[in-house]
Amino acid sequence: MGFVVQGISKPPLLGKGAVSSASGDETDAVVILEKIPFQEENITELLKKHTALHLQMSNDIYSTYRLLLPPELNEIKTTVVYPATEKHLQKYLCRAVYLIRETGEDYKNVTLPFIESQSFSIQWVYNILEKKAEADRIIYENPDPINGFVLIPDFKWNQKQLDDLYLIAICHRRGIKSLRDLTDEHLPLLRNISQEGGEAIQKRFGLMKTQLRVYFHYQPSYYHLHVHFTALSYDAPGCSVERAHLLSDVMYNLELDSQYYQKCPLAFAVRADEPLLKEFQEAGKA
Ligand code: DD3
Repeated sequence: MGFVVQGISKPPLLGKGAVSSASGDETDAVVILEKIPFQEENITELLKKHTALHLQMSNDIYSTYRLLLPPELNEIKTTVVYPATEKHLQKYLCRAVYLIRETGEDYKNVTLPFIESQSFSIQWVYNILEKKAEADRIIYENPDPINGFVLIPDFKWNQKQLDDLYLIAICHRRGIKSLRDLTDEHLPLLRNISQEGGEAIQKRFGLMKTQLRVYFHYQPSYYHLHVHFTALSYDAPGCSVERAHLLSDVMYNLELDSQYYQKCPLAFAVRADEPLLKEFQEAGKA
């Protein structure tokens, strides 16, 4: 959780450990407060040493409480950015998100022209496909230019533990922007990603296909078709219902109807500061 503290002339935290800054004038700060994870060895202490316990509700075998802890067990991790730059402020000010329901027509009239007007660079994707970057990190490759792909750890994952396993399969074929472009013509590619990607992860990391969440994002963060592989036990960012589309469901829908993803409405969330929201508002669709 982040807060913006605006127009202050002193660091936002006073007392011991207060951060000092070079600039003297009134500036803004960002203060990020996070509850730190429980440590298992502290749990019994926590339940014994509470300063107050208020029953909130009780129903059958279930009850909820407000458990108040002594200060030493109630630590809050606090990160301060002071003085904060405009970029820091934007990131923490625009927290409002809105859900857009994009029909097939909306995609053609609003989203596609917007995507085409932007010059999102996906050079990093081409660098991976052409072995100009991260070549030593590739886990598996099917080199077929139409139905092949590269499987590589997403850089959000440090590969040190399987708990937050995160890989991406990037297809070799260029010009497939997202889920919206898929037809039954792409089924052989999707089947390869599903089968060979799953096998490669089992072989290298020991996780079975049934322990993986394999999905597309819509909207994706880059418009070159790719598939996310994350550990099922990991609540990965972007795996929520308004963004993730399981590869197995996508393949089935394409088998039912080749034009499924050109027709179906797709919902996605946009932050208040995202230009795509403005496009939808101007088209009277949000
Ligand atoms: C990206 C989505 C993209 C900023 C940030 C992330 N995995 C990547 C470059 C190389 C990579 C990724 C774009 C960009 Cl923080 C702008 O992600 C990447 N390499 N997700 C890997 N392996």
